[in-house]
Amino acid sequence: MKIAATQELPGPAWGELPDVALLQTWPPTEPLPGVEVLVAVVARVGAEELGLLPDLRLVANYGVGYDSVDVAACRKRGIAVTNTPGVLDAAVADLTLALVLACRRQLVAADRFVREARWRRGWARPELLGRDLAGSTLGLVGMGRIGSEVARRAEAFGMRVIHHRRSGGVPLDELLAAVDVVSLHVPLTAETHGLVSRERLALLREGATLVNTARGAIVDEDALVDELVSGRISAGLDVFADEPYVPERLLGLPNVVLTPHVGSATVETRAAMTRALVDNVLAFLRGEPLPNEVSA
Ligand code: 8YV
Repeated sequence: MKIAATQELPGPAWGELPDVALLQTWPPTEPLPGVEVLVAVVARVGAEELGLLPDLRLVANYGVGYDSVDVAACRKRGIAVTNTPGVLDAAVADLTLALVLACRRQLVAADRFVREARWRRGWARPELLGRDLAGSTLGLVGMGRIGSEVARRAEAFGMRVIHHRRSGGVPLDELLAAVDVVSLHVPLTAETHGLVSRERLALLREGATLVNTARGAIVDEDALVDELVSGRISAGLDVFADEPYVPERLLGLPNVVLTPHVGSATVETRAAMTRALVDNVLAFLRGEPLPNEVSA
């Protein structure tokens, strides 16, 4: 059975896969007959790509979010899809809190202030004044594994946590109007695409902060950029609608903290994700049930 990967993965589990062909380009420049397992790392796998892999039977996605894989198209061709849930919740929650703190305490601006030798008096100037986390309200959109981990951390900082989810909680519009910080923790699906629309962004209070460690396209990105350029709100963004493209207008703004999709990027978590992916591939090779098969 032939395994191909868009990239080598970190961690010891990777060595347990037999004979992996590393693809030089994605999508491949010509059809790859004989490839039955594809290890997909930040790779779009749609009907067109599937056409280049006529013998494919498994797409093993490196990550919990599998919006880049057309699961319905895979299913039509009898191709299974797996992901890596449960092992990156803490890492993503940590980054979320890092972005909350960075935005609310002006961490990046303060760092720049020191590096640019602008610290001339005993203590920082008014523009570096932040806002307390303690006593402020955090609204979580999505309360699954990652959202729950964020809630635990935020409560430890003294934040009041409210949440919205498909099956209940506070209605989304009400939540947006009530929070100091809103953080997104839903998968990107047809239902959540553009969920935080221009109209909904306008519900955020002056001085509120939006944090996104989920997927860029959950928010109307143009509308978000407009809000940020106006200076009405701030944001901590780890994800963007069309990565690695980051809207130019964000780059010079003091009220935005930007990171390059590093929510799961720790040594331990990436190794655990590799372990989970390899376990799925090995189960497939043995003809056993797949531990993390996803459905459309
Ligand atoms: C990246 C993620 O996809 O798991 C997810 O859904 O967004 C991240 O973990 C992963 O890091 C791909 O390299």
